[in-house]
Amino acid sequence: MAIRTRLTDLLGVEHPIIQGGMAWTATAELAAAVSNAGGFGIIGAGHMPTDILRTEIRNAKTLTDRPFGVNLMLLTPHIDEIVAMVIEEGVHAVTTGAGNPGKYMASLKAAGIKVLPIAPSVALAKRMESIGADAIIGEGMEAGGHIGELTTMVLVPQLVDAVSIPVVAAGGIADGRQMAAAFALGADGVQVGTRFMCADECTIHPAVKAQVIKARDRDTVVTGRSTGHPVRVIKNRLSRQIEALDRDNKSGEIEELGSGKLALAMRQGDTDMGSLMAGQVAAMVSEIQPAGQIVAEMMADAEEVLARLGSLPEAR
Ligand code: TUI
Repeated sequence: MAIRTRLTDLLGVEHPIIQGGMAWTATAELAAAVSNAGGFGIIGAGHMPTDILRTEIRNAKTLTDRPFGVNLMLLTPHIDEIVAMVIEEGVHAVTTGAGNPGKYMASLKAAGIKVLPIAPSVALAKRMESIGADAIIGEGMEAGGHIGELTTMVLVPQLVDAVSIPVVAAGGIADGRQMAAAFALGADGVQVGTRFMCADECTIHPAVKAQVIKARDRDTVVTGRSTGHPVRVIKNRLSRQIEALDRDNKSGEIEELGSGKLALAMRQGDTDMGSLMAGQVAAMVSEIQPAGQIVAEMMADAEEVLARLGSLPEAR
């Protein structure tokens, strides 16, 4: 059985699972593996230089014939150039994070690229719908990395009530039960980040995968609230140093200390002083598996739960 929703129709995929476009983490290999498994893979642009991202996109095209996308991290200073390049290369869809993508909506849409903004609030979601967004990704503060204030459980049903376009639930989703719960909230699909960090095809340093697997229920913390850009990470020496600066509202020093630390963790494997961005569901990730197995297991488990509860989304 398959779960067909407005999201699978929109993206042209088999399964309503989007892989989160995590900076320094979601490379062409991971995105292609997820797309090849019938989900929707995403390359995370983060602060990547434009030419390197272009190479990643081209690389992904050699690894899969299926649709995939790019996450545009809107805080990056060269974002205008990134958007122009993504339009030139052509991808099926972009997701956007850490800001308002309004400025780029018309040109992306004119190029035939679907736009799925990540919205941490109802107000932003409505604004995005009014300017032509194809779907909204509602990301709760259970998620890893840069987060909003609301939980997925509270944000998603409000988004479903507020907009007519499909809503994708993100933050706190790593298994089939959580996926079924997202459908119960009215979502048309889910975005999964942290669990895909532990995919075989994810090229982050093995030491970071080990930290995700080791993490228990209360092992993540939100740091950097004083900077206006709160970030959820697995606790380590760096997070404790940032917490101390947060208490003193030393936001400038936090920005300085945090600079380059995501790459330090993900690429170089420094789990002590690197930024271990990961969601609360790190506690539920217990093994390294092929991306295809993650997709298949989530789908089978979600279908089982939904069948038990008596409501598959296609029957709505
Ligand atoms: O973007 C993410 N997660 C990220 S981005 C990232 S790189 C980074 N590193 C350090 C500091 C900041 C970024 C790591 N993780 N998730 C999607 C997301 N978007 N979460 C929250 C938002 C968001 C916040 C405000 C989206 C829109 C927004 O709009 C504000 C406005 O202008 O209305």
